[in-house]
Amino acid sequence: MNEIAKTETFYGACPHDCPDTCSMLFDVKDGRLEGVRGNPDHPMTRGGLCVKVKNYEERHYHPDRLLYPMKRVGPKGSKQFERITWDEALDTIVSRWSDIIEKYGPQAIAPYSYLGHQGLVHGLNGGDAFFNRLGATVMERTFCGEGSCTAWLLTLGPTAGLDPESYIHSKYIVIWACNSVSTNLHHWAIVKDAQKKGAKVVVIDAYASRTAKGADWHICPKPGTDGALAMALINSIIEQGLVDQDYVEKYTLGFEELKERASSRTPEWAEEITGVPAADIRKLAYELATEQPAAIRMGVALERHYGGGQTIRAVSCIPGLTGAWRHVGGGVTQFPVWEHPYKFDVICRPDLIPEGTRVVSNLQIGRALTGELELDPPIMSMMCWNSNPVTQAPETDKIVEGLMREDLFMVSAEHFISDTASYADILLPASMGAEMEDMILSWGHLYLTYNTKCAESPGEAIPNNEIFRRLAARFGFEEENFKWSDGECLEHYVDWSSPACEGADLNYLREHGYWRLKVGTPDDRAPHKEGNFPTATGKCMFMVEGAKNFVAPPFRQMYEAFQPGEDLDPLPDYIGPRESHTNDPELARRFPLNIVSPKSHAFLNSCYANMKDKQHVQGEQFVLIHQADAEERGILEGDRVRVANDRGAFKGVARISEDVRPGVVVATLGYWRQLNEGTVNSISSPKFGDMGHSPTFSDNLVEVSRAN
Ligand SMILES: Nc1nc2c(c(=O)[nH]1)N[C@H]1C(S)=C(S)[C@@H](COP(=O)(O)OP(=O)(O)OC[C@H]3O[C@@H](n4cnc5c(=O)[nH]c(N)nc54)[C@H](O)[C@@H]3O)O[C@H]1N2
Ligand SMILES: Nc1nc2c(c(=O)[nH]1)N[C@H]1C(S)=C(S)[C@@H](COP(=O)(O)OP(=O)(O)OC[C@H]3O[C@@H](n4cnc5c(=O)[nH]c(N)nc54)[C@H](O)[C@@H]3O)O[C@H]1N2
Ligand code: SF4
Ligand SMILES: [Mo]
Repeated sequence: MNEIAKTETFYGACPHDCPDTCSMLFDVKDGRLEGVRGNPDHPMTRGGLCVKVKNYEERHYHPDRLLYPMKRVGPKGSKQFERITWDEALDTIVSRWSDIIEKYGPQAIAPYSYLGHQGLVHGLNGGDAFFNRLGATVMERTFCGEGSCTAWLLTLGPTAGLDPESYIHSKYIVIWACNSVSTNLHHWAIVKDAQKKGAKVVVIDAYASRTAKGADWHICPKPGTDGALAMALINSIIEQGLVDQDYVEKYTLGFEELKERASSRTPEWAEEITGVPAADIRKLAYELATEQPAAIRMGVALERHYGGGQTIRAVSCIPGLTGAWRHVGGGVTQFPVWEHPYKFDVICRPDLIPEGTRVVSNLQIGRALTGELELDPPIMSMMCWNSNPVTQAPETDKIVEGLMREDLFMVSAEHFISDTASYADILLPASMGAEMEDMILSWGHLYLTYNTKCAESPGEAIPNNEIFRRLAARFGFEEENFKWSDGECLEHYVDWSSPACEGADLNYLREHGYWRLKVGTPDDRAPHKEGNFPTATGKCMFMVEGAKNFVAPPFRQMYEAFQPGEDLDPLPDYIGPRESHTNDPELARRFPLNIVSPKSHAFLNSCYANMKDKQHVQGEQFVLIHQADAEERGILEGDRVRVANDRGAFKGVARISEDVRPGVVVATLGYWRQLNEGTVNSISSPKFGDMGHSPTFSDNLVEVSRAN
């Protein structure tokens, strides 16, 4: 080890909730992070980081960083805090929680976390195990991908599917509801390379996103109607005689039933619903079946409407029909995470949940806090870490109303005084990326990625897991997992004896930074060439008899894993959006515009939206609106507009654009409420989609008007 004042380089991993999970190099001098780089050796990172993280050191030492434990000294939400010691902070928490437990029982305490840090140790663990042991309410985390997971598992089982790196071998690439340029940049680079080699790139998106603009063909269905498009593709593939009969017979189940179901879902029928010309649907069906290897990359956004789960089932059937799975570079990609050997039962300890503990959805936290959900006992305390529901969860106004409750004891562990942390009674400063050891989960590639603790935490910040270790000690929890060091956690959290890890252990990761799982290489991997789907039948399930809804692991605890919910349709089909002119004409009369609220290019959810340089790249909150809709409302380019429905309102600047179709507006996510007037989630519905309690962020009607 070299002494001070010499720059040393360590392996890092981007901890953000991003499919790329970049392998990084941290340059550290004197315990301080001096700079970051993408690891040039990593086959997906390829030496580059995105605009968000390229100067990650500036986030570490940002002047607004939360450095000390604090207590609230002004009214709730006033952001008046005073520094206290860790002892005072933890003693206060233990004493307030003990009182609440005595009076109301432990379920009156609610944890609220997500993947603000995506590490196995500081993201997924700690909190869950601790709160399960405490007997707190279980907070179901179905922000992202849960409808998609349910649909995927029903159809194909827990397979990583098509390797994102194999797209270099694809001849035809469909990116469906994914804005890769902003949200999956390192996959986009591979897609671009394939395009240079002659592959055709098709983007199916509700507006002309950056990615759609880089495609050879942009198909633009109305938001939430993708299920109709997918069913019509199935119809047309069958009608045009393009089914790989041999593949279907050997490796799929339910073809006749699917054929029957799809028979009336013609391209003309879908044109009516989606606005995509029938001729285009036929052409897409033809090309998808004949230009092999054909790849489909489904974005998380595909699930964000009422029928999202059914849509993803339908899309997941397509490569089974065409036989695309036969080829390296053919098939469909959802989350490659399914073949990562993580031990979620050890990480989250669902076995510690007392029987009969209630489950509340993180999408309905506003209703839970305000009492609209009628919980007994009511939620009397919430602890939030790794998440910022006031910008990110639906019904923001209700969340704020709930957080303003004088009788609610609110704890936030954070890097910054976020919109949610603003309402805390106790603030706890959390360590950041380079300041803690971890392995970062990736849901977007097939590598394990290691992060070295190489910089000192500024002030008195400590890692999330240390916060829970200290709380567990104060509560006298004896389970050994509460005593493991971060390194010991990693030893326990990964199934190092699994075939995918053959040749690797934690030391290997420490020395090399990343490890490609042994599940074939991008150049030879065709996992379902001969079926081998990890479903109950080993087949691709076009039809699932007795299908039931469920909330799937691994992005949350396994408490409810595979426990059956309500009956589902045995076959995929189109379910229209809940808030639409067809389904709810009365609502549509008052709120005629369909809003889509995707990710911002320069923010990572709400992270970075407080940083000047990112604000500069991203620009102010905008609302894309078509000329026809703008004219009808007397809105001019650059006008300040108010976007509203019965749930709330936010403001932004009108951008009149051909990138959106009439009837659709787009406003990206992440802008802080404390820096703007409202957020896009002021108007979002807390209702679930059809599967996995998924969100319905793309299923909201609004009206837009001039604000001044
Ligand atoms: N309208 C609309 N809403 C959406 C979506 C959408 O597309 N449209 N997308 C949804 C999706 S996909 C997701 S994943 C969710 C994301 O929702 P959230 O996970 O709530 O997203 P963030 O805003 O990034 O919040 C993460 C917070 O954790 C903090 N944090 C980061 N690292 C650490 C750490 O190590 N320790 C602690 N204690 N805190 C840390 C950050 O400072 C930040 O405030 O939002 C959902 N909301
Ligand atoms: N820059 C940046 N990158 C991110 C994030 C971020 O906040 N910023 N967040 C990370 C997270 S948590 C996630 S989950 C991923 C998400 O990554 P993506 O799935 O790419 O998420 P979005 O950008 O929300 O949506 C992608 C596209 O889907 C479109 N879309 C929305 N609804 C529909 C629909 O009903 N039909 C169709 N066809 N298209 C629709 C949107 O217009 C958008 O262009 O990104 C990750 N990466
Ligand atoms: S946010 Fe995504 S693309 Fe950017 S550095 Fe992190 S993992 Fe890579
Ligand atoms: Mo997400």
